[in-house]
Amino acid sequence: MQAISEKTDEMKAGKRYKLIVRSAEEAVRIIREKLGDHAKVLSVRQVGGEGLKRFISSPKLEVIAEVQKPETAEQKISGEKLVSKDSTESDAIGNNEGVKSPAITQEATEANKQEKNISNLASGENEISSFDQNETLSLLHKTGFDQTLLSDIQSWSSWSEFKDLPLADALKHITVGLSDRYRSAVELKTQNKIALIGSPGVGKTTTLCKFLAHEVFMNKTCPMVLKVESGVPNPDDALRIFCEVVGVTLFRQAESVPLATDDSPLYLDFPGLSLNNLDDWTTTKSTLDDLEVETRVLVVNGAYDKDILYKNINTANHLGATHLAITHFDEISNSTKLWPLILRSNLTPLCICNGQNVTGDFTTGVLNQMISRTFPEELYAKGFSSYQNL
Ligand SMILES: Nc1nc2c(ncn2[C@@H]2O[C@H](COP(=O)(O)OP(=O)(O)OP(=O)(O)O)[C@@H](O)[C@H]2O)c(=O)[nH]1
Ligand SMILES: [Mg+2]
Repeated sequence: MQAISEKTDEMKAGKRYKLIVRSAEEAVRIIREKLGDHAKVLSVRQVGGEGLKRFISSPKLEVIAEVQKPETAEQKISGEKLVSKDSTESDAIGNNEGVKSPAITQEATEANKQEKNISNLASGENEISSFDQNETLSLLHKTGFDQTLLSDIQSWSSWSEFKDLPLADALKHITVGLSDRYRSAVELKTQNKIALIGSPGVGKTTTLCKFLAHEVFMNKTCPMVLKVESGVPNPDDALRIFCEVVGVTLFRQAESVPLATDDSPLYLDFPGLSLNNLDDWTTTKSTLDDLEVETRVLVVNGAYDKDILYKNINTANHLGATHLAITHFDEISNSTKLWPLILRSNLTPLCICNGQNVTGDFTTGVLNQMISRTFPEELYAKGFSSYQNL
């Protein structure tokens, strides 16, 4: 890694460069001038600050870019478009592809249908008598695996086939079962008007800023932002300054917003909606309907208690939520409590946020993230090294 000092004609495909810049425009200009049109931005990180608010005092970005061969550049950029989950996820769990069978997939689809039919979500605990009767369950239980998920796994029709297998094989079946159930859900594509909604303080505005950075740097689009008040005050200092830094226009009046397109999507920032005040959710639904916003992303703090998360999803169903964004993933010890929530809700998982860094700590590869945080690391590593020896 090095600062850019060479001329474009000396640049070699595959070489990576680090830049420290003050704005998105500066980054784009320097990359074009020094690395040429085929450079790809690998990561963008906010330097010297932690939260959205601290971004105000330190508007610097560290950009890592790679010079690419002309033919791969186009593919890679289009492959990273928002919600094109396939490439990321299939890469990430490629090791499991060999064990995926049509039978398992079909079973997953059916199980998933049943799970989706549960209209009113409940965390579903207390369904299991004892995990001690089975070695795998007992071990997973001891390492902090979510109880609802353990109960769900026991209800899979394939459970009897793998319950007494050695640990590595049982983990493999659980991984495949979860992945297939995840993949069999109907995936709603995002439209070009995207609203982020949810309870106060869950990370809506931070997530919106992460999407803006992703749009500008990865998708190379020109997003716009509409800040909605809807009767509840929605302070915007940090959002306003972030928009200025990444060169995005922030609107406060819906009438002033130009037509949203795929190249210029509109992100809508809403004030927090309290679960104790359902009127706010109803008002927000009317606002979303009036503005013809189809993509309604429920943002939840993944570190919250399960019952609150289920309550959030149930409430958001009433305002027509379509997608799910999970924040504070960095603060949970494993992802297991989120599996039943993701598999049982009707919402398409859109992204996972892993920290306060508004220009990083974000991924649309939800399945990959969920799988990689499902089993304790040593158990997971042990399981997978033994599959490779099979
Ligand atoms: N650790 C961690 N902190 C986060 C994450 N996402 C957001 N935060 C922090 O959570 C706090 C609240 O974030 P905001 O984006 O302002 O939340 P909000 O939902 O827009 O809040 P309101 O508009 O007041 O309802 C900030 O301090 C963020 O830095 C995350 O994924 N992990
Ligand atoms: Mg906010």
